[in-house]
Amino acid sequence: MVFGADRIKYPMKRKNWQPGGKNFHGELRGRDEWERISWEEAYRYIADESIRIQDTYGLDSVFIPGYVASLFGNWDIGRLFALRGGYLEHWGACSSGAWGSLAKVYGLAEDTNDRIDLRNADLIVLWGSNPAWSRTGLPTYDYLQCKNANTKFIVIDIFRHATAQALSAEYVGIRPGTDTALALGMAYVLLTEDDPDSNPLIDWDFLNRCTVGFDADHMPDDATTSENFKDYVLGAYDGTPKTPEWAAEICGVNPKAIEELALEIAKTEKVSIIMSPAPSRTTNGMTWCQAIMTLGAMSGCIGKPGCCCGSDAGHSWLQGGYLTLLQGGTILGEPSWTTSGQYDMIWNPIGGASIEYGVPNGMYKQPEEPNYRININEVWTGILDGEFTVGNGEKKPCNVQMIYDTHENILNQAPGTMLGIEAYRKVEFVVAQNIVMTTACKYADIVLPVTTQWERYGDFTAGYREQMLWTSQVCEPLFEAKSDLDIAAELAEYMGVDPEQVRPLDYKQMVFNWVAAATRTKKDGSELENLVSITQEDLDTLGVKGMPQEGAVPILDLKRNGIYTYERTQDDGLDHVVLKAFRDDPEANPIGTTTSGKLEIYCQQAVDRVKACGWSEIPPIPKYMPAIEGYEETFADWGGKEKGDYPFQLVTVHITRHSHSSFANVPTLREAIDHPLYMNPIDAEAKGFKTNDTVLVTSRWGKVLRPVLLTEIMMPGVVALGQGAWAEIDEETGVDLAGCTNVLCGPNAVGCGHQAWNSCIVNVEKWTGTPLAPDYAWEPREVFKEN
Ligand SMILES: Nc1nc2c(c(=O)[nH]1)N[C@H]1C(S)=C(S)[C@@H](COP(=O)(O)OP(=O)(O)OC[C@H]3O[C@@H](n4cnc5c(=O)[nH]c(N)nc54)[C@H](O)[C@@H]3O)O[C@H]1N2
Ligand SMILES: Nc1nc2c(c(=O)[nH]1)N[C@H]1C(S)=C(S)[C@@H](COP(=O)(O)OP(=O)(O)OC[C@H]3O[C@@H](n4cnc5c(=O)[nH]c(N)nc54)[C@H](O)[C@@H]3O)O[C@H]1N2
Ligand SMILES: [Mo]
Repeated sequence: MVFGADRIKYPMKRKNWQPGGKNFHGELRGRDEWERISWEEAYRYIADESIRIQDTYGLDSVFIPGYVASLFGNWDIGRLFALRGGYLEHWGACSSGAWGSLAKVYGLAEDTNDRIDLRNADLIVLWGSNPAWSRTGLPTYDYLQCKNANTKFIVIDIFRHATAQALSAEYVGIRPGTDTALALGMAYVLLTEDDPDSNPLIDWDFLNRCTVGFDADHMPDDATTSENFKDYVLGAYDGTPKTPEWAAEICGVNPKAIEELALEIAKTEKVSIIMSPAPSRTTNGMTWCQAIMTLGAMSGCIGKPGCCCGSDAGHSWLQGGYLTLLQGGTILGEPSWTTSGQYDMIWNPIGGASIEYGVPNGMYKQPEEPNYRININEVWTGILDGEFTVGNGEKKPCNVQMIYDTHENILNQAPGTMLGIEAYRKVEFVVAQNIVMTTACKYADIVLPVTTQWERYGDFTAGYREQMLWTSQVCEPLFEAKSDLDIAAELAEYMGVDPEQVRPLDYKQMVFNWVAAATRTKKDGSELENLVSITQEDLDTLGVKGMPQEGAVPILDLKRNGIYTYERTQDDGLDHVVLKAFRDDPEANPIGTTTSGKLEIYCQQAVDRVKACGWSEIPPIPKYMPAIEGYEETFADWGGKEKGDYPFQLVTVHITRHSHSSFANVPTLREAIDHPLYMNPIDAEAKGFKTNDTVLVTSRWGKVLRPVLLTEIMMPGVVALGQGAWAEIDEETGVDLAGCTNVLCGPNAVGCGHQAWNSCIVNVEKWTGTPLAPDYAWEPREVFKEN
């Protein structure tokens, strides 16, 4: 990726675009030719156009997406536009699904027990979690240590994945978006078979002391209905007991297996139920975190050594470590999203600050008056239809005429890529800056080359909850590439903004500040201490401003080694057990984020939150709600079990070939790791497919081609595709050749605006046109060839 021929080498302009407005040949975006321009021309175009557009259409006519990689949307380009008065941002959880907005309201943090503690577990249930593919090394390694310590593993997933195979886990295949039905079927088993004397299955002590809403005797003060969980499961309200048979029809797990699973979890002493947020990245994911919390509470899986129940979110263990922009932080302290040592934040006057989780771009929180942002699911339709939702029954006009994509690849990674392309073609001006020619760059008018982190002074990041990484520059900037920070500061001059305010510090000083501010837990667990020690001589050697300080590691040692790993031992006493203090004494340690201070199996706050967003409503207790584009919708006739136009459910997984769309251009990776449509042979035989046949996958939102891979590890009726491939749309047919999942996934807005990547229904047919050539042999997306 760094040294590939397809690096963006110079600022480039689309040939038929010209400044001055009125959609200059917008229809040619993605198919026009490119011409090289100078940095000065590029800056002049961008400055003149953004000033013209904001003066004509308003400040919110400039849309700067703020996805994960640009958590600090008020950095570089975002900061520049914030200083000029503001711009439109988007919000809506992309990674955490419904967990991000609702788990805390029910009473769970996105957190699991410490990795060393998990070795105490007798049973670990990985419920929608495949760390071998989508967590950096350690979780799989740690689970293998648990395995060595005789922990049994059960995997509940839509496929028997690499982690399940590595751990020889027992496997339960499930349909996407139906996990709540399975949990309810299990709860029914426990409720009907439990006998406190002869067959104790339910942790009544915990339920009574620590939760509200489980039964009629423990309702919260703010309940507006008399519905409780127990009576719902037993069928008191709808005449349908949530029996294993009822659940089986929905989730696809057979009734006997549901009963056995429930009993095994309830009877085993130390059980941890761990998931990723993937099952809640569904259009009905809103009550999922509440359903699993309830099952965990019933089974005694919360707040004890070896016991936890919840989502790792990729944040607790990794502490956001897969994001290079989350610098600073602390080792073994509370998981933290905040930076330390960075210069002052400047909030976007339009988007405002979202303080929850310290995440400034509002991924997890609804924007609050007087601020507004556009929900990610409505970005493309907002631009196309001219309005977007800002609350229950409230709309705002959408004026976007300029898109500035930086640090991400929104057109590829947000749902509804085909609508996105239409939206890109509708506006007056599109800029993108990146290392390589991503989808967002391909459809732009001006493209700017940025440096990789290897061409800058360095980067500092939490690589794991127990590690800090300090990368160093390995080469000078290639061709005419510049850092985002330098681009923003230089562009500021053309836009009448003070560059000093845009770039108060240079990279070196900033990285130093992060390193200096990093902390670790003292070995005795008592408090935090500085990670690095610094002397005056170190400051002189590094050429930075700062103060000498005491710390655990000499700063130059850390710089030389590039990594610091906190040494752990089995009995170091630093184990983190989620909700332990709360379980031990809920009155003294109430949960700060719930209304009652307890775990809320009846939760009015969640009902209100979801309703306030304006897309859907949820019940106060975790009822099963069919998903939009879920299993039920694969049928034309549910009763007669007759399949409809889109008979398969599609799951879009995080794969080892790339990190989202980063590295998706690298031929070596394409060759090493294939990118097929995974399908069970039962489904494939009915269609007459053989492995490697090119198939056409069609959803309500678009069409992609992929070679099919027949594999028994897949749940029948479910197909899977790795997310992140760069859309390669054939202009004649409108079909994507690359298998970009967002050509298929639609922007179905629900809940608190999370992205429901795993609710998508599709049809799969044999492709009768030219079969796909292997994508590692495709021409690189090179826009400037030196003669
Ligand atoms: N190699 C690689 N690693 C990555 C990334 C990457 O792009 N590539 N991206 C990183 C980022 S930003 C994130 S957010 C994380 C995401 O990582 P995760 O949140 O872990 O998401 P996935 O890996 O997509 O899915 C995890 C598991 O959930 C299963 N699953 C999906 N839907 C359902 C469902 O409805 N029910 C059940 N029971 N299971 C389901 C999938 O089959 C898969 O086995 O990965 C991070 N790690
Ligand atoms: N269908 C489907 N879609 C998904 C998901 C899914 O599971 N299914 N997962 C979602 C999730 S969890 C996430 S987190 C998002 C991620 O989506 P994005 O945040 O868009 O992440 P990437 O695709 O990795 O794009 C990051 C881009 O930043 C560029 N880049 C790297 N360093 C720099 C730099 O210093 N400066 C600049 N200007 N650019 C740089 C990279 O080249 C790359 O193009 O995707 C989401 N999309
Ligand atoms: Mo993510």
